Amino acid sequence: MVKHTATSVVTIDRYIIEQEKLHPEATGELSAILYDLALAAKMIANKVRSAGLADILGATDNENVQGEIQQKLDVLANEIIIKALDHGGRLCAMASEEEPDIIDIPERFRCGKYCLLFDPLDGSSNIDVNVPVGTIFSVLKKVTRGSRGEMEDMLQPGRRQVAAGYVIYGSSTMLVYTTGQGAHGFTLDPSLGEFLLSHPNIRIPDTGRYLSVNDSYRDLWDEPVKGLMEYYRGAGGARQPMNTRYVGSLVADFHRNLLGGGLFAYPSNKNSPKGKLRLLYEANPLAFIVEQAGGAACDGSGRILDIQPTELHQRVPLYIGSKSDVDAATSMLGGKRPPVAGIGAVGA
Ligand code: AHM
Ligand code: MG
Repeated sequence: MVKHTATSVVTIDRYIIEQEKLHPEATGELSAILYDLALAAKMIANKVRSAGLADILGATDNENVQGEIQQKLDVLANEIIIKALDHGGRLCAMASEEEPDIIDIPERFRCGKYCLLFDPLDGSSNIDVNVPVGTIFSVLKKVTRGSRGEMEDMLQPGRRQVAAGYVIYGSSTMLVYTTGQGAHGFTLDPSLGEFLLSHPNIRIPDTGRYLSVNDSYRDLWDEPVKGLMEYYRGAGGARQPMNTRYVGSLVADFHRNLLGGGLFAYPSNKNSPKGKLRLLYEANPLAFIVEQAGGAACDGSGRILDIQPTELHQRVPLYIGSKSDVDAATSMLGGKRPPVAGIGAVGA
């Protein structure tokens, strides 16, 4: 791995090139996809920044495939990513949380060997109140033989991802990505219009102080989930209690825990037996990143990245973050006793 400190000025383009050079067999196609995504992120950041001024806040009249009302910025962000990526000749297909089917590459453009799956604007129900939102993406290599991407190309286990990342549109805009050689964060310098390396080789603490979960579903959780949440809160003195922090915007909750340690949980409940979050657009890419940072992600019974997807918009229960805290979920939801000596710190 090329070593950089946060004090040397390294643009995301330079970083991507340096990472590519570590792979003599690389053709530059994956790097080109990452450049295009960084450009799309800047364009979306621009829209998010001026959202209150430009009459693009609020809902449209449409529902997406999940039956949710689409926000205007959801639609814009979706369009921006498709238009930034459809003509480069590196993708054979795309899939978006906002679109019911695979997005074909238009006939007039060449097809490449990669598939892009993305959630264009996660947490968009928070947009109108100025809460951070994000974009999440996952890149897979095509496995079928024809030139166009097919469902089989999309439905690959997350461990086959070749790249994944997210962008958080917060008090600053940050892009975090991995190609399997660590997770690296870049902050957008608005005066330069460039993403600059600010968080090289992110490492998540092994156990964390924050628990991010929507407690209002408590009565709908199964008993083992209730027991697990009690454990995280320090019941019986099994560990120091975690503090609750829940933004309700996955990227924001995940990002805080990635940098500071903690666990995000969206368990299944009686009304949503598979939870809410989507395997392909949310769980898989964030699981790839967190593992690269030394953390873990499970669905309560096994590793997220080992799940064989069966449908494009599949939902999955998600426990993601600091490794020991995720391991506690796997063990307790698998019917085992809670770990005895957890050392989660009580945060300020
Ligand atoms: P979205 O992709 O439609 O924006 O929904 C996903 C969001 C996540 O960002 C967040 O973690 C979750 O929904 C919050 O759901 P809830 O309000 O049920 O806690
Ligand atoms: Mg989402």
